[in-house]
Amino acid sequence: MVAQRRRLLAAGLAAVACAAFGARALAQERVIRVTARKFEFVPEKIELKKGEPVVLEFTTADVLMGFNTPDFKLRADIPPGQVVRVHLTPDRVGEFEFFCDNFCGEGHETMTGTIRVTA
Ligand SMILES: [Cu+2]
Repeated sequence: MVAQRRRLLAAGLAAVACAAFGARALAQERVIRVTARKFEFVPEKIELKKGEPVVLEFTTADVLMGFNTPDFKLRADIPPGQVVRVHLTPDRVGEFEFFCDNFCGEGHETMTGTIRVTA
């Protein structure tokens, strides 16, 4: 009887977990593809809405790049041959800088962009 109750409880918890994950997967995240290459991000201006969840999908056209946006405390390595996904739901309106933080050659310092968040 106790064992049966435990099994039911475990099944119930599993169902709740599945529902939670399912809901998360179904949440509509707008996908924004960004290509990093010597020495720019394309696009270099990313337009977002406050509270709208997005996925930034990064690829590099040549060498290892980085993505760093200190205002949102997000960073990622962008290795050649991979798609790197960064989830972001901006909680503020404004203009925020992002930049490459893996040295990729002469011109690396100019590899910046702007995330513009509107209400
Ligand atoms: Cu760089």
